[in-house]
Amino acid sequence: MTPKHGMKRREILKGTLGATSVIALAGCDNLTRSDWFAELLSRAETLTELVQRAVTPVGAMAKEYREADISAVFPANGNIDPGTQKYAEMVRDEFARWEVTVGGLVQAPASFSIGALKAMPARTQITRHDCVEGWSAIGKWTGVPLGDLMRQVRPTPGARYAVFHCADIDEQGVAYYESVAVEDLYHPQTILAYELNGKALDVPHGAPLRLRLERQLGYKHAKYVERIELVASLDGIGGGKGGYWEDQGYEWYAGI
Ligand SMILES: Nc1nc2c(c(=O)[nH]1)N[C@H]1C(S)=C(S)[C@@H](COP(=O)(O)O)O[C@H]1N2
Ligand SMILES: [Mo]
Repeated sequence: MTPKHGMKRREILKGTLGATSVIALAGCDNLTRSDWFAELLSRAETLTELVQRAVTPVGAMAKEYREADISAVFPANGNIDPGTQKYAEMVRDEFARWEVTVGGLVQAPASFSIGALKAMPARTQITRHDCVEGWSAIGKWTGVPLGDLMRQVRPTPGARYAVFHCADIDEQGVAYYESVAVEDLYHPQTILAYELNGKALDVPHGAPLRLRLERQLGYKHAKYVERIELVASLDGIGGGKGGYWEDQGYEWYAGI
């Protein structure tokens, strides 16, 4: 895979929407009066994020589909098996010993087994996945709302991003990771999914746990999640751009 949609902040600044538009936006009374927009202005990382969040309110839901709309085949993309010995052992005992560890800037760090996650209230949603490589598929996902996990671990006020560390590594030994803004974790459709189309998640689709972040592009939906780290900055993580593909030029805020 080669980056196709990578667009750096500088390129966007030079692009369709000049810096003056942002100033005009920031100066608009209606918008600055609302709290979320003020918050957004202080937090937006890129112009894309700023503009997309401005046109789509923070809590807006991604479209949900009917059972009849579910794609006959949901392609698997990117890494389709972490391939490590440790992971192979986890597959052999059906992920009975898999745990997702939640730490970093949280008041109550914790680890959750698959069983513990399945015992929590679940959410099921039928949504469309869009990959920048040019395909889409509709699938039914079941999992635990990340907001519920966050209410248990309680991020500290300084926590701004959640980094999802995955079990797969590429040929160079670089581990896949992704990150999202803490506020997006509380969106009702942001879930840690353990089922696809009513069946336990299989290895190609990210068993036993993968992120669903329905209002962003496919590469944000980290598969094989084994650790979630709350951080104040993405600087010291991987290449510093917030994700495996972002480090190769993709946009961090992949809103759709
Ligand atoms: N850990 C991990 N997560 C990943 C990837 C990957 O290679 N490794 N690929 C991403 C990309 S580009 C897409 S489109 C989706 C594909 O998910 P799927 O295999 O369930 O279709 O997973 C995303 N999450
Ligand atoms: Mo993708």
